[in-house]
Amino acid sequence: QQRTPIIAGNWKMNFDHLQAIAFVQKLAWSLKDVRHDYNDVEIAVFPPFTDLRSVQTLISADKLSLSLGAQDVSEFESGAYTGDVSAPMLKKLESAYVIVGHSERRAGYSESSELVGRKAAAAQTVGIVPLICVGETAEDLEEHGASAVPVQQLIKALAQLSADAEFIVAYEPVWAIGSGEPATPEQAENVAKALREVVREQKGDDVANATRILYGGSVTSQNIAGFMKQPNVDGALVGGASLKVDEFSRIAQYK
Ligand code: G2H
Repeated sequence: QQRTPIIAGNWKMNFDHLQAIAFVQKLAWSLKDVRHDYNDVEIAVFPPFTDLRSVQTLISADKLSLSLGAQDVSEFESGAYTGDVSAPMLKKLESAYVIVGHSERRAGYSESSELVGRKAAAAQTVGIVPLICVGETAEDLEEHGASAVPVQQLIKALAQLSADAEFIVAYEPVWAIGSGEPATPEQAENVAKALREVVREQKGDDVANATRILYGGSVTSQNIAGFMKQPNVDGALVGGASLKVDEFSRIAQYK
């Protein structure tokens, strides 16, 4: 099974729309030669909502081979939900992807796996591919081992998805996020493998073999190659290192 690797930059709450334009222009320039040799790697950016329109316009005007995604979405289509953004709104901005269930939202906004699943389902309804994040805290790791919590999170989230539409899974151990202490490639592979089995049990062989599973948590140009060599790791969700053009570009050239 051939799965297109994806290197995804999660900007979190960084860059206003003017900074976003400058960044994407520099990134496109830096990736120009990369794209030539590495056109089998998908590169995606996940800016804050306020930047999406500017980045979308730039991507389409300059025909950049960059994919666009948002960092969150409402489970609802429209209505009295102050501060929220719906999946149809993101679709209009040509967002191909949306992150759901990032640990910063699970922890800071008490998002449950069921809610994460409903958000993923809302995205799929309009043809946006949800990138479902799962991961264990340091305490979970100590108490239950690495895969128990992410497996349970994924089971609950996938139960909310009806159709066989595409989704991506990102394994992000909470203890590795922004800590400078990534998981080892072997740890990432073990959990990714367990997560693929969850997909297999719930969605069957074809979906399991086609679903991309990413690793995230302190990914840099120094450690990316080790993760990408793992048979069940199909890409990376990059936070801090995606905010530096040269570093993100080096990560995209991991081979
Ligand atoms: C995890 C990751 C990106 P960082 O949140 O999703 O961030 O690479 O900064 O650890």
